[in-house]
Amino acid sequence: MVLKIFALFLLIFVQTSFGKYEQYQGYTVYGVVIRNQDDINFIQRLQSELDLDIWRAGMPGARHADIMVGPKQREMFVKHLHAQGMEYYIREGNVASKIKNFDEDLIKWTKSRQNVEVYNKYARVAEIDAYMERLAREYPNIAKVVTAGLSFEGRPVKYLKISTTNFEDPSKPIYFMDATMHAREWVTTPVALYTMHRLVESLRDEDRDLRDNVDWIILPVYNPDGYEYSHTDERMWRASRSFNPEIHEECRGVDLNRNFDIFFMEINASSNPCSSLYAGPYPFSEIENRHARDILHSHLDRIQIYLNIHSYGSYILYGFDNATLPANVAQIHTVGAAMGAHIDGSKLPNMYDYLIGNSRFVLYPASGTSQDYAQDIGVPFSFTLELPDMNEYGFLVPPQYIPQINSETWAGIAESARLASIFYRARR
Ligand code: 0X9
Ligand code: ZN
Repeated sequence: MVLKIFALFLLIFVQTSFGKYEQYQGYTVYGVVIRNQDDINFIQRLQSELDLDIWRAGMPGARHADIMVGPKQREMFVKHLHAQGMEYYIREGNVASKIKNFDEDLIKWTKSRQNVEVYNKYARVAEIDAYMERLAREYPNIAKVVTAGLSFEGRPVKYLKISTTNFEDPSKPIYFMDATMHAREWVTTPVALYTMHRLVESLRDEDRDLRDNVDWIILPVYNPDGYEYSHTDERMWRASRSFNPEIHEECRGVDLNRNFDIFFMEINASSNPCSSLYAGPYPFSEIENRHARDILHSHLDRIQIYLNIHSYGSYILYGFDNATLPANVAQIHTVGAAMGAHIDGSKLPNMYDYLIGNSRFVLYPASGTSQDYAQDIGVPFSFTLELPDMNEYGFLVPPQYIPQINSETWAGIAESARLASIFYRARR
């Protein structure tokens, strides 16, 4: 009997630990050359027809598309590309072994270094929360941790408020940033944590204005359930982890960036609960989005910038997705372009330049995004930031690159905060 139970446990253990990689067996990432708008539209159609996982959309002359294709989709996918006369190549022949190697390298890297700062690695939620608690404890006059509420699975969703005047000075603009709305986009959280580090623990003289004149709200793990799940079970998980058996007996999760109440379900979103682009049953069905909505609305008079951090592709995007532009688009573009230029000025040689512009035209149309929602309710500067993948790693950016991505991105964030402050003063 004991032996039987032991064997059962062993089986479950072997299955889950194998499953982590086995589920990606036969998955390939294709690089596809995008020539024009027709190609973009064609890939969009193919995505919904074959339920493809598009890692990067591509841009004529500037970026190839990266598309993960499963063994069942492959034949049709290639057939369609041939019919369309599109050029493609295999970027990653075996996603399963790529993820396995990434995990193994990560373990080796972690073992070989001690005391890596929380913002220079892929820390788990508990460690991230503990970091924010420590900052608040050690710098009580500047930093406060707030629990927005719980995630679907009951994890506290925490953010840090940074202010030299306890958020009470209405003459200061608020900069609200969030990261890891999409679970697999791990490299985004370090950027949010590094921003805290630079503002609270290691302020440089040249950045004093940013702490004195701006109040900050930094939400480093928007989607803690998805993020933890992407560590433990499914590395390429994107959505939340909500579950409603009345809607679907097995499939979980909603794409949080399709679930806001703006252009809901109009384009590039799915009504299939098993798709990674599932928009959810109705706008704001997801508790994590209701928390972000509450933050936006409770400080709406002062939030000057909202920065929704994703990866990857090196883009700075702004609304709207219905092919209209915000009235202050010239200012928005100015701030976005300055942010991009400052990042480009500090990046490694031979890395892509940032592309800056309206999200629909520069990337692809989407509906129900937080970027459009924030812009629509009146945040003057609402951006999606897509961090770099160092030109080749997709979502699996080796941790060795985190300090570089942190510092170059900080250069852009700092510049955007300065410029937005100028516009904030002009607005009042
Ligand atoms: O598709 C998304 O939600 C974002 N890209 S990602 O690869 N990180 O998933 C882009 C959202 C902003 N784009 C638009 N509003 N169109
Ligand atoms: Zn994303």
